Amino acid sequence: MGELVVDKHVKYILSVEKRKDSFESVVLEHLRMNGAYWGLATLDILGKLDALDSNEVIEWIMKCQHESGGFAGNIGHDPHMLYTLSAVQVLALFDKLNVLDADKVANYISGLQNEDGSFSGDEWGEVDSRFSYLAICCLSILHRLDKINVEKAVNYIASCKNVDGGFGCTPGGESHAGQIFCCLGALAITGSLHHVDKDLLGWWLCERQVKSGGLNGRPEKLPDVCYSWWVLSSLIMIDRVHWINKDKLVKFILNCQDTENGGISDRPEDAVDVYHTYFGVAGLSLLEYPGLKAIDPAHALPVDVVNRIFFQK
Ligand code: GRG
Ligand code: ZN
Repeated sequence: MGELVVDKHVKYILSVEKRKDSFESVVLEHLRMNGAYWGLATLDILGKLDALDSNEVIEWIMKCQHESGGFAGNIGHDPHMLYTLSAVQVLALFDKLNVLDADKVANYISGLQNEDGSFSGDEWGEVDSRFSYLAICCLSILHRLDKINVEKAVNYIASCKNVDGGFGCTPGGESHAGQIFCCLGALAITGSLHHVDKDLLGWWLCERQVKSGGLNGRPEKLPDVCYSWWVLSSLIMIDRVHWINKDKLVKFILNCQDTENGGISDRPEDAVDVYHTYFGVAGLSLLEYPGLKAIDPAHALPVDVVNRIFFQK
């Protein structure tokens, strides 16, 4: 088995940042804020965040903010809760949360909470437990959880719980590992994990490991490196990570590397992208692979960044 080719991955992330007219960049243009978070968080976990000019990034981020307080995926696009969390996460990575008007951002988020405690992703109103996570994680980083009705938000998430112990996007929705991460993250941040049946959910999650060592997101589906994040962070939040074979998962992730040009793909032999590079590296960090910064499973930020936010106000 090969090792993690750290320098190649750093080079790959930096090259994607520069190739603004590439196919991947055009397709992902509206997602750029999210891409910035994936790329920069990866660099930070690898200990190479200083390879980039932070001033340039921060200037661009602030150009994506709307009057409403929310952030868009790129300059001139519409704001959404997803990009708002990504913008706040990237500023947190650079220790630059002070450039924000935290109340303004918090007002945008609290304005998206509905009567039943759920959240819409933007002004168009789609409701999903993902948006509950985005809202709660973002407000937590900004020390503004008091701006929403946390009790109602938690009760809505609990109503998305299924008989298999997992969580769906809305009440009655099928359990999916991505959705489980969102619901557990929100419950962990608000100190509400007592709503979770840890043994039942732990079983469902550890059954996501397939023969190759990789994890899938639902029964009968193919393994994919991104579930090394969604499933593993969930198992850690409920103290059941020892229920999977960590060594086999490390091997699966390392097998998905492009050892020549850098980057990690969803499964061996597929094309690499920034998204799976992040989830592969973050997954290895959760697996305590040597030389990587530890990452907080609920806030999806390096532990030193989270400590800075909560212990050095
Ligand atoms: C800060 C890490 C972080 C996340 C922000 C947006 C968000 C919060 C979480 C998304 C959670 C989610 C629903 C992830 C799933 C993404 C995914 C790979 C969906 C694919 O679903 P299918 O059905 O694929 O296309 P499968 O693997 O089931 O075949
Ligand atoms: Zn994937």
